[in-house]
Amino acid sequence: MFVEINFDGLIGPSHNYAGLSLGNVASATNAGTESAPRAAALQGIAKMRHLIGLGLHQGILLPHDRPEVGWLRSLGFTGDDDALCAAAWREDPALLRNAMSASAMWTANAATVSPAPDTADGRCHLSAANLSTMVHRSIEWPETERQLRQIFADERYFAVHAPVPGCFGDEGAANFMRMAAQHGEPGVEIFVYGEQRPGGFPARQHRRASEAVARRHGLDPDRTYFARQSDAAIQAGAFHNDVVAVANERVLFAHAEAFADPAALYDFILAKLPDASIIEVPADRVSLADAIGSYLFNSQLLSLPEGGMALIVPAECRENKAVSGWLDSLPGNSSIRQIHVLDVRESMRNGGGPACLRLRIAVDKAVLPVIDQRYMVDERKCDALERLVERYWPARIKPDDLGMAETWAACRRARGVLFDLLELG
Ligand code: SUG
Repeated sequence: MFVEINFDGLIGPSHNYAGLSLGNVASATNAGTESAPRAAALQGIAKMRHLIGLGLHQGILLPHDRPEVGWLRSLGFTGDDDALCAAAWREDPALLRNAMSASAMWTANAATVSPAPDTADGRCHLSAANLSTMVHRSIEWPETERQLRQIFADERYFAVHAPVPGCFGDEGAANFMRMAAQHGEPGVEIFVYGEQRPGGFPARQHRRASEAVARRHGLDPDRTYFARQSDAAIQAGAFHNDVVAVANERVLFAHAEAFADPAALYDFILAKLPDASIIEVPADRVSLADAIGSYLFNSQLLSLPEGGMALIVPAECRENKAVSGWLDSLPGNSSIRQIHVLDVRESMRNGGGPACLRLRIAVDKAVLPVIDQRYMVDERKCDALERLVERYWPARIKPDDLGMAETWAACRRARGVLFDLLELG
């Protein structure tokens, strides 16, 4: 019996709006405004708690050490940690802003995951993503890979890979969808890549990176598909496929303008999975702008233990008339039985909805005990995390706070007590 674990990124104490992501409308719109790291992390924990309440398995990935002094040091800044951060802030503040990003919270970008039934050696394969298109994200992978190796250390069941070379941008599971009759059945794996248009927003996923991941994971080429994201979606601000499409087991839920050639993709899916259900939302019901403004497709589509699926949508979906109307018109007999509305506004303001905040791992229930339990979360751990966040996470971060020694100290202290709580040393 297979289950899916959602590993959410615990939102880090340095969460801020530095406007670092070109092509991400929310990041650009909110650049320079004040953030609320404590509220952000509490919203994230409330989402985890909600899923646990639905009877689902929940894990976490942990915030990275910020400011990232090792990276600043490699750029030639010297002295003790505070001295080199101060020098970076003075000489090139953009570098320090990048070194302060809490972007590791969006764990859909941490890795691509092929569950055991899809791979040649019958192990679950994970490839850490290089995130090489954006500076602040390109510094995440060493710590991400370290955490993944710790969590999935048992090589009888898991194979953790280093990222593919950074010359080919890879953004992990945000540009990847797996469909199967059930999590434990052999599935089809769909990689979505972008093509760069001169002067346009960056296409962050390179086809060659996806092909490399598929090869390394030992996927059956006959059940693997590389779909091009539509240029219209990228230029409208869908910097990752998971902003315009989401899949779970036999259901694909996508905007009509998500893919360059949707018909070819749907034909492939239906040829391999005749029972697949494709819920395509037409542009005249929900425009790309409404989809991207509300993050309808950045919902978590989850199989419930009692059968049927739930769609976990961000609160913004209920504030958009077209999107809310579409949700209300979903027929009662559709695969999506329940809609849950959650508030992750602090993350949303940086372009990260419910689906961005989690990495999905489907595993056999029997394999659950070999996963490092320090990274698994239940109600009690949610209580403890909440108490810690309330005490140690900064209430607010203004743009200039990023250059202050007090902010750096607060971030280090918060992460330190978190690692103590989880007994991670
Ligand atoms: O990579 N935002 C993230 C949002 C990632 C969302 N993830 C998925 N769609 N899976 C990004 O653009 C903003 C940081 C800033 O502007 O300070 C940021 O990195």
